[in-house]
Parts: sequence; C-alpha cells; structure tokens
Amino acid sequence: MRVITFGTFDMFHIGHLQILERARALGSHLTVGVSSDNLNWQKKQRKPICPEHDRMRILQALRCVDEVFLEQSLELKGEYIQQYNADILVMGDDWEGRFDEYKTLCDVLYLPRTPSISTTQLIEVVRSHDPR
Ligand code: C2G
Repeated sequence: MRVITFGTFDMFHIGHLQILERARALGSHLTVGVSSDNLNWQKKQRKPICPEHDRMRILQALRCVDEVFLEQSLELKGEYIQQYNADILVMGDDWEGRFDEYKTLCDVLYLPRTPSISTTQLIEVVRSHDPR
C-alpha cells in the first residue's frame, strides 16, 4: 500500500514525526507533499521560518519517508494522489472532513494530532523568551 500526506513541516517537531511514522506504518511507501513557501503564504499569510528546500531536505533524511515533492497548490491534491499512485491519504485531524472529496481516488484517513505542540506555539515560545 502506498501512502501520501501533505504539510508545511516548518520548524520540524515531534508532532510532525509522529504523524509521518504513523502514516508510514499504514503501508510500505510514504510520499510527502511539502507545501511550497508560496503555498504556505496563501494558506496562513505567513512565510515559513525554514525555506522550502531545507524543509524538503529534513523530510528526505527521515527513515519513515520514502519520497518527497513540492506541493505547489491545494487544488492539485487529486492530481498528486494519482501521480504518486497513492492508496491512502493521511492528514492530521485538524483537517477532518476537508479532503473527503478524494475518497473516490483513495482511502482518506485523519489521524489524531499530537497534543500540546505546534509550529505556531514554538514561534510564540521563542518570541516571548527572555534570555536574562
Ligand atoms: N500535526 C500533528 N500534530 C501536531 C502538529 C501537526 O499531527 N501537534 C500534523 C498536521 O495535522 C499535519 C502535519 O502534521 O497533518 C503537518 O502539519 P503542518 O505543517 O501544520 O501542515 P499544514 O500547514 O496544516 O499543511 O494540503 C494540506 C496542507 O498542506 C497541510
């Protein structure tokens, strides 16, 4: 079974690792679509801290990831699912229901997010850190 997932994976953290490991365990091949810097701007009106080529390199280096590509547009998900021959689309449950339209192409699973960690929270912690 081939699994596909998507995300920005900015300031890579344990929540990212856990969803990738769980996604990979559902099959024998995991493809990751990494949101481009432009796409992240469209989604969140924020430039990622780590540029797209660095985020891709980190993901490529992981044992649980077999293949990485740059996700240029949310509208191309159906094309990506077909291009990478995915049997299962995995997303965190913050996206619950948002990709159900792709159930005609593959299974769509939403896995529970890891609690108490996010890129946004990490940025806030760093911002508010008082070095004294
Ligand atoms: N995630 C998680 N637990 C966390 C934080 C994130 O399981 N504590 C999951 C998210 O649910 C997502 C993946 O890690 O499935 C990547 O998270 P983000 O980088 O925040 O992804 P996002 O920018 O939401 O992009 O096309 C869909 C988008 O590209 C998803």
